[in-house]
Amino acid sequence: MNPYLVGLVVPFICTFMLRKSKGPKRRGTPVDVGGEPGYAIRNSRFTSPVESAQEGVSTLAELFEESCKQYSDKHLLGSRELIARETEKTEDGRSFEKLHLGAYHWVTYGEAFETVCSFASGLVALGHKKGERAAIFADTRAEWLVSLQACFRQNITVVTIYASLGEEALCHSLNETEVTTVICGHKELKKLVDISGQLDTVKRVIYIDEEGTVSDVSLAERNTHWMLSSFTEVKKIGHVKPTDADLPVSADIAVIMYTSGSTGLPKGVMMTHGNVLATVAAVMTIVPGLGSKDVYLAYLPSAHILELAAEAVMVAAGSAIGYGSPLTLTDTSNKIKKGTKGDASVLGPTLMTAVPAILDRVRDGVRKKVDAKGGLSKKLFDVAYNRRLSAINGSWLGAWGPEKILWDFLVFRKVRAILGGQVRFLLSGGAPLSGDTQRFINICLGAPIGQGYGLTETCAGGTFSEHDDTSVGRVGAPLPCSFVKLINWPEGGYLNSDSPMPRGEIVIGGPNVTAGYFKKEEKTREVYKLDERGMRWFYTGDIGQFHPDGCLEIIDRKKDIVKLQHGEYVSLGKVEAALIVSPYVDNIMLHADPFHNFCVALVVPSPHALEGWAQKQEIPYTDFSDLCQKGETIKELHGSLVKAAKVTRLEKFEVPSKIKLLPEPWTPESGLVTAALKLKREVIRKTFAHDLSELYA
Ligand SMILES: *[C@@H]1O[C@H](CO)[C@@H](O)[C@H](O)[C@H]1NC(C)=O
Ligand SMILES: *[C@@H]1O[C@H](CO)[C@@H](O)[C@H](O)[C@H]1NC(C)=O
Ligand SMILES: *[C@@H]1O[C@H](CO)[C@@H](O)[C@H](O)[C@H]1NC(C)=O
Ligand SMILES: CC(=O)N[C@H]1CO[C@H](CO)[C@@H](O)[C@@H]1O
Repeated sequence: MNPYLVGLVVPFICTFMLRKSKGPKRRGTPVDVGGEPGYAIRNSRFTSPVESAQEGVSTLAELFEESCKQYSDKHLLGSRELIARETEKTEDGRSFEKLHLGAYHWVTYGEAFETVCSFASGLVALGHKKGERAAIFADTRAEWLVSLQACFRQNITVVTIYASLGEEALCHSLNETEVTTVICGHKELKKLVDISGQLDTVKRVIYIDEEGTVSDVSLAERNTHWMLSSFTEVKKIGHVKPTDADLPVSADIAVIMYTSGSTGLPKGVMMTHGNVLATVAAVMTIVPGLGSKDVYLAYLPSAHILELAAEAVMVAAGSAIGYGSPLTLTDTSNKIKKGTKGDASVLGPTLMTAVPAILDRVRDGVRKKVDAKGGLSKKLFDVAYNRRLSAINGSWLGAWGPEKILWDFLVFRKVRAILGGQVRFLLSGGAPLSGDTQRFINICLGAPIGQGYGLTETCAGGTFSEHDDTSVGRVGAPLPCSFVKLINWPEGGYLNSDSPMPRGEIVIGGPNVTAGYFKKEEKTREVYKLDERGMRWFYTGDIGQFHPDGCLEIIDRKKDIVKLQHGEYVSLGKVEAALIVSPYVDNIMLHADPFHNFCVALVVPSPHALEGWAQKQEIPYTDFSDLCQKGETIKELHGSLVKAAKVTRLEKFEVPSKIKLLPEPWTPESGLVTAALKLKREVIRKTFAHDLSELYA
């Protein structure tokens, strides 16, 4: 079939099914609130903040119990059977572990509730006392949710720790919260043994039993004084010795969540049951038609508020949760044995959460495949893509109705199959999603992406783009549990009176705003404020603007704006984004301070581009590090920065006067950038303090 012919004929049919396009829908409405004056917006559909997902439910423990009663024979927890663990060798002799995984095995709500009760009783039987805290330190899996709910039933505050956190941060979080019981996976058990000498308060460790645990457990037995029990043992002990529940109330702290900040040691954010419930209730209003038919694929770290809240939402709705991992997600994922199926294909989820990095990978994968095929199938893809794009743009020439079904069948069905073919809603958060990826995924999956903006400190509450909002680059209107306010920041040049849109620092208020940082009252007072009407507000330090329909766009970050000696303000992020366009630059950090009237920059050059230039110019050098030191190299690179600055019309004082070239790339492993590749300014500044002072000399 000629794709062009289809493209020409079908629109005529579709013209008859035209939907009249309405003006932009109002999603956020200005509202009068207390606290510092500013421009405040609430969700248009709700006049007062929502607080709970179900009537009469005020804690996560009650929510779980209610759901387990209501959906008792529905599936709740699904885990894949491990058929075999194999090692594959690549051509250059490196070996990789590959997993052969089978079908999902399910546990119903009713069964899960019994397990939770047994485990909770087991904790008490092992000697965990009232008022002591427990930590969960494991990958995302069914046992995580069971442990969490078991702790809640005994009013035990759970400390969550990123499984990828470094040793120092791990020690710090366990020390600071005086954790006595740690529940961990077997990989994590090894890490704990390594630092056991520094953990004074830990008394018992419960490891999730799986294949390969034996050697790690005997290692722990030899090297520590901990009481070691397996997850199964604790369940058994509790089953024969049941204890009454000791349920918390709404204002009790449910979770202390340690987040890896870009500076210093991680801070523990204290979340009450009420906080998390408010977010859960709000997100439930945003996913259309959520219910017990839905299947959710859980694979992001449970220690991340986005995942924790999403799983709580699924429990509230009676949906099934199937567990997977980022390395086994699709048929072509790294750890999946060739010829076997990834988590998404086997599960066929209807709902997923994702972070932008994963969606970018899906997009690149699809693009590569389409380009590699070339010929007619690439043409077909392009035609289909553009027709869907104009439909989304609201043009009557777009692919609506029957034409949409046709393109779905011819082209997008295959793309959809990557994530199992059933996904109807994707929730993205954690970092801003690029407009390009958002459009691509939107079109290829035919499923809306809800993009959220929120922080651990606001319990992931903040804003959320609604499913029928097809714009990109914005983060939506406030969640029904939040008020979002922009306050003037005259020093940075962002005001409510700005035209065409009000701008300012983003401040989030509502029942979702957390209780503060654990044992850091000063820091808490700095960024959390209670207003005269009793509402808590969190000062995000992000700069935003409100579109006329009440949707928020993030435009800058306050902390990254520095005042120079003569009073000019430099927005580090903005300037870096402008300069990184230079083909020579792989990474760049601008530095400015109030003691000088000019900026300097640390630049990681692109070896490929720079060596290419050096060869053309016939510049002799021994290695890349040597090339980076040469005067002419620095001059060439600086010239390219000035050029890039001209294109985006940077001010003269914003362009670095001097630069230092650093030959080593900045990676998450080196600790200089976060896992999301954001600069850790303080760490970089400390690491290269000597180079910076030389630049100012
Ligand atoms: C729950 O535990 C906390 C901390 O130990 C305690 O302050 C609170 O009173 C407990 N709540 C109930 C309802 O017993
Ligand atoms: C944790 O506490 C122990 C003993 O109080 C101490 O030796 C250790 O250095 C502490 N570790 C951290 C990271 O604070
Ligand atoms: C859709 O709209 C965007 C912005 O409004 C525009 O840049 C793009 O070219 C449009 N695409 C099509 C296919 O009409
Ligand atoms: C737990 C918590 O912070 N609750 C507060 C939520 O917000 C309302 C006002 O909207 C307060 O009254 C609660 O105390």
